[in-house]
Amino acid sequence: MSGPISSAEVVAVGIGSAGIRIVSALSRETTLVDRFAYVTCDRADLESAGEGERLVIESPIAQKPSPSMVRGFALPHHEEMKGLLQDAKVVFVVAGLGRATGSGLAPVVAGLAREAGADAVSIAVMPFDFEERLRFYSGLALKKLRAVSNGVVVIDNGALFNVGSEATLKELYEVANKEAVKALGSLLARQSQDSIPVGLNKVLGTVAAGGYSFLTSASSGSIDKAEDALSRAIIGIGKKAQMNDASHAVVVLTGDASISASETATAVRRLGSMFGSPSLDVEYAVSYRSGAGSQLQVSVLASGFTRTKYDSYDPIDAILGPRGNIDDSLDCTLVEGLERVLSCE
Ligand SMILES: Nc1nc2c(ncn2[C@@H]2O[C@H](COP(=O)(O)OP(=O)(O)O)[C@@H](O)[C@H]2O)c(=O)[nH]1
Ligand SMILES: [Mg+2]
Repeated sequence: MSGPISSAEVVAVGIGSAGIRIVSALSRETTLVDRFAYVTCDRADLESAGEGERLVIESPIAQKPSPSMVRGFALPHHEEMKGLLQDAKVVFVVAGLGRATGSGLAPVVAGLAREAGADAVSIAVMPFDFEERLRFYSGLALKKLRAVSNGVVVIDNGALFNVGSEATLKELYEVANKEAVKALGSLLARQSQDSIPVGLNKVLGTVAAGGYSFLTSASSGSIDKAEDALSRAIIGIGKKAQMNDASHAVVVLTGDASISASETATAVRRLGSMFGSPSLDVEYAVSYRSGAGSQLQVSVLASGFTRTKYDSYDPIDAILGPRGNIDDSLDCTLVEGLERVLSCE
């Protein structure tokens, strides 16, 4: 990772349905992101897309493609993808994993960003627990992303499933996206008169510290706001990883001007013990937002998780070990009869 980024071109690329919805919502916030782009195989994903460049990779078959088939369809589009990343110093690649588009293309875009000399931070939305069918590809894609990115931030949809089982999938997505964008927005906030932002270098330093990172958030209006919100933000991490693997964390507190210095200090001091990781390296930022009422919102980006529940999503890997992976490289499947059309360079 390079030194301080001054006039950085920060680009966020949304890939597939989830990635495009999240990046579109992010494009409506004021953040450090300079440019936005959207890549998908499904034109319908672009209907609600925010400002930014768009790239549609048409599927030449009627059948549902696999992630490696999508990589095959995308081969003739690598130059266009590079164009979306032009002059970028930092690229955030956002995708939901488990289906074809995000799983197939997020590692490709992150890899192209690295090749072009940018830092690539991948933000992976992992499937809901009820989406068992999606586990295998999401596990594979997560590993591929880790191999090609400077850092991978995991947002787990499973953490939201207690939202109310009556909710429709669309409602669940809306809640999930709102949470994700709140957390990403506070992490990537611009300097303003009423905030002490985290800064891009701290974010990059945290996600590149090793292992996976988790991005979570919670809010509280109780007397013990900071402690309450913090413990609720990180409790879900324990179900996905070994809490005490945490090595670095960034905490962002958002609320009205009544956030006190002591509240902040308490939160930061308690975080190491909450993770059971006394040497946890914690950075924090505060963002004052009028109209926040008495609610304190806490976003936590914690990194260093080398073992996660996603390791077991790929059963072949679990049996053969990392070297036995059947789909370890960024292979592309070329559909029969299309080889001539999809010429590989
Ligand atoms: N948080 C969130 N997850 C989503 C959204 N849309 C789809 N997902 C999840 O993302 C994963 C991949 O789905 P999708 O984005 O449709 O796949 P793709 O379009 O082929 O990349 C699945 O686990 C979906 O449940 C969304 O808007 N928000
Ligand atoms: Mg989709």
